[in-house]
Amino acid sequence: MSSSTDKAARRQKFEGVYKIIRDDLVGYLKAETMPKEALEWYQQNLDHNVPGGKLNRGISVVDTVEILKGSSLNDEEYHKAAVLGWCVELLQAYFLVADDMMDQSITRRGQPCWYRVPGVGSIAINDAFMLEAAIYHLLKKYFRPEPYYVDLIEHFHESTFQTELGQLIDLLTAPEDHVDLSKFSLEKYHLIVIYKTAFYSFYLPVALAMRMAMTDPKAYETALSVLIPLGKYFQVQDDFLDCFGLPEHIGKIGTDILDNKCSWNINTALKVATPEQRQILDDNYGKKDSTCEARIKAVYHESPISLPERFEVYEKESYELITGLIASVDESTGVKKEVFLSFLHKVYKRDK
Ligand code: GPP
Ligand code: MG
Ligand code: MG
Ligand code: MG
Repeated sequence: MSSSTDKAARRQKFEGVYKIIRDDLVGYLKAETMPKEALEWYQQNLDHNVPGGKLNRGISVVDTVEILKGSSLNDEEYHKAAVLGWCVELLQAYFLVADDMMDQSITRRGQPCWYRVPGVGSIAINDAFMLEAAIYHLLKKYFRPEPYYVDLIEHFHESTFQTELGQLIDLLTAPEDHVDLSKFSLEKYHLIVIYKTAFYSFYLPVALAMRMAMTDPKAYETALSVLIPLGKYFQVQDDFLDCFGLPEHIGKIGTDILDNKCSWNINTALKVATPEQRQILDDNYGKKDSTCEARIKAVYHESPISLPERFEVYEKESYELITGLIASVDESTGVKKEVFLSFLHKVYKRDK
């Protein structure tokens, strides 16, 4: 099988488990004698927000369990790994529903953001909570007897809190009513992205898989040392695509310039802008106005800012840094280089 057919087949198999967990969750509401209207609402919440993404985080749990085991998984092992994968996708859905409200985004995965679907509005806040609650319901249903059950719960709780800290500093550095670009820096950026993205998107899927495969405690430190830089690279890509990706391709309309976000783009531009370019950035960044946004984008293309070229260099350097970190991984703890290479290759040079 070619690797792209293989990838599609793995995705399809993983998607098959979604129907099971969705029926588990909706079945729970039914057992609690909730009205039909509530069952239908929850199912729509799940279907709209959980399965339609790239699924890299969820599939990485399955791939990692398989790599650590060193052979293909039996049906029971596959099902457990896939449930954990879907729990990560539920966490992601929970964050995205809430993030889109906070960022006032318009579309996500090529469809309207959930809070913008007619009739949803601020019910989306409760819907986000119900996506999160689903994680712990499923963990209890499928993992309660396992010796590592509490570890799984702790990983979810810790990653959630870390992500919320990251979201807090993301929002605090982007006040709507006060633009002050001198407050931004690549150091602040580093902290924001590690917390808001890297822990839950990269460390969490691998840590969960390691719990299933019973790996040495030292391996978790090793995993962090590779996956945090990988997560940072991933968020830089997200920021770059927010401005330079095509909405029809990335499935969302970028809002970072309008939202006054401390993104990789603006921080990189600020470091090299001429005084004239800096003035344009100061006058137009963070304004809820598409003409101002277009002026910022034009300056991003101008020399010496030239963000597309700078991004290409950053991407190459990140790849070298991360492959270097992977090369020095000590496999004696039971973790394997292949876990990290597999994750890196899912995101390297992504264009959506
Ligand atoms: C990505 O930020 C980070 C998140 C989606 C985490 C949100 C955390 C919460 C606690 C709600 P982003 O706003 O750049 O993502 P996107 O570009 O996908 O909107
Ligand atoms: Mg957002
Ligand atoms: Mg955000
Ligand atoms: Mg973004």
